[in-house]
Amino acid sequence: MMADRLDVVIVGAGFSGMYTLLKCREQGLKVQVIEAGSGVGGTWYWNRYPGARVDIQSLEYSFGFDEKLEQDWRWTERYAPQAELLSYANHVADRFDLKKDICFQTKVTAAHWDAAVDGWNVTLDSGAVIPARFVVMATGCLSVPTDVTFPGIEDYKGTIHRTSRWPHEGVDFSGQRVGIIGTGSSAIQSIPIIAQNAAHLTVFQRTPNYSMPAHNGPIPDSDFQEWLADPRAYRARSRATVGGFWNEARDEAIAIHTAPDEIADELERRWGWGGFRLLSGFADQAIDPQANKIVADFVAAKIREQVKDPKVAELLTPKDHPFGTKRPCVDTGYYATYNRDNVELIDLRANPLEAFTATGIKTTQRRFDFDAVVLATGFDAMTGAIERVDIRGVGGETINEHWAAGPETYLGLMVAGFPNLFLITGPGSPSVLTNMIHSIEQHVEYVASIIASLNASQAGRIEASIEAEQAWTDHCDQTAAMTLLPQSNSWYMGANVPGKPRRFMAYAGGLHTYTDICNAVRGKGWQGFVIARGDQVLSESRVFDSLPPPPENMAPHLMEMAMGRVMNWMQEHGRA
Ligand code: NA7
Repeated sequence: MMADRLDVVIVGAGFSGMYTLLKCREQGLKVQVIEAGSGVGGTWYWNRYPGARVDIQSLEYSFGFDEKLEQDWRWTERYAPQAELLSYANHVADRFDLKKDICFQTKVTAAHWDAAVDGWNVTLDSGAVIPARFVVMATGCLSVPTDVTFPGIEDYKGTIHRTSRWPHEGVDFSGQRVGIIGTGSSAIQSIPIIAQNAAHLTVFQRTPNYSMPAHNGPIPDSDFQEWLADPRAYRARSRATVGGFWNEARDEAIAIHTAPDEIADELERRWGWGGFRLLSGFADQAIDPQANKIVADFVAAKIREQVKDPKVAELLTPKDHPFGTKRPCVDTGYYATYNRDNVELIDLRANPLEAFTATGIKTTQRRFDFDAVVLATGFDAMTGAIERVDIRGVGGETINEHWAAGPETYLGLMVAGFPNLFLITGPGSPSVLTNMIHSIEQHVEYVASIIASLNASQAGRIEASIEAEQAWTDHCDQTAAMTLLPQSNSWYMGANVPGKPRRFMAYAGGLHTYTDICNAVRGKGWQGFVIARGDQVLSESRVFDSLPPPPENMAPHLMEMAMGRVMNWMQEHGRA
């Protein structure tokens, strides 16, 4: 069944899909959002596990595009819990009357490019096909759980819950013996709450993660007053940072040149403030392994301080990756939870999980009986939701074929050979390294400006050139190579999904730099893009050369270290 032609189909009704809908409406476009869930909110719709909350302060992790919306909403905590974030998503949807253009409980299964009409045919799981000029993949970076399974799992008679698909009615574990597999952010947030609720909790850990205390609570009055005095300045300050949130980065402070007492004071201050501030105390900690170790050792000491049993503290201390190179976690009482009598930590490296049984889990050394098991085993990040749609571009090439060696995009926004298909916070954009809401606003406003510009010139399509895509992908790879980020087996690298190509998937140059680059690309008449209508090319600028200048104020020894790694990368990839 073929529906009427639309201007835009948006896939996903999380924050990015909702804002894209709003921006498209402003231009009078005919637009429809397709959403698999029965409500808006994306991440905050699905991830309802106990303890789920945002890791960026809510004053910053919220839309800034509408001052009235901003002024009318009051966050109750520094780091809003999932339920409040979902209420906020619904508040935004209702305020702008978005739901009438969202088709819920429906999945997009395919999108095929039709060169004859400069548009896409979008197929839904109902079998309906919607022709549309543009498709916007607002599908989120962490929306598809990995396919992790375990031998014998089908024989298990107890209940299995995934943190990423938590029952809407909640789960009562009282009186139950519960096992949880995984110690990523979802587990680290949920373990303290499940431990309080269950009779007994067994945590199966394969790899420990670094976690920093949230020190959550009411928003400090000083913060709120600062925000209230000038919300525009508050937002502008966040957007002008690497991560899209204010983190007191000290670009001139070099840990290896700082006295130990001074380092300890600075790290203690940041630990006391809470959240991600520990990531940006020293300019060298993300580049120089020696500096990174200073911060890692500080966190290890904090773990030992919080966990009474030294053997358990040792097991909880990461040893296989530099601090900050796997997504660090922000917790409320995680480490202290291991002091409870009803909590046990099992090290899967020493005691591997063999199989599920009818009554629980069997490792090489022990058998465990559980009433319920929680899988907090992660996501097929960044590419999973895009690759699960059968997307075919020019000449029928699939996006999976195009990304066989890892995702390649131009600015994280478009893929060569896939005209009029936009990715919001796609691979190659700063996305998961940033405050997602500020990244989303930047991307959506940028995509809206592309569409407006095409319409103004009566163009039919825009496509990233393969040259620009290659140049941008190289720039992303090289930027990551400057840092320690590619040195861990993280989901940033695709390392958590067997067979997934290894590539650092986010742009590590910072949201501020990325925004400047996007603006330069636009200023040069959409550099790196081919704009056309039918057979007629209207403008063509295949080369991308809007690279950022070398970082200012970077200590010479760090620049040398970073550039040495880039040279190695270039030699390994035949680009030298
Ligand atoms: P993560 O951070 O990917 O964590 C998944 C966890 O599950 C991690 O500890 C994994 O250990 C563990 N895991 C995965 N597969 C297995 C198997 N087969 N056996 C044992 N343990 C396993 O996902 P989260 O949902 O916690 O967080 C995702 C992001 O959401 C987070 O980073 C924030 O951005 C928000 P591993 O490390 O692979 O050894």
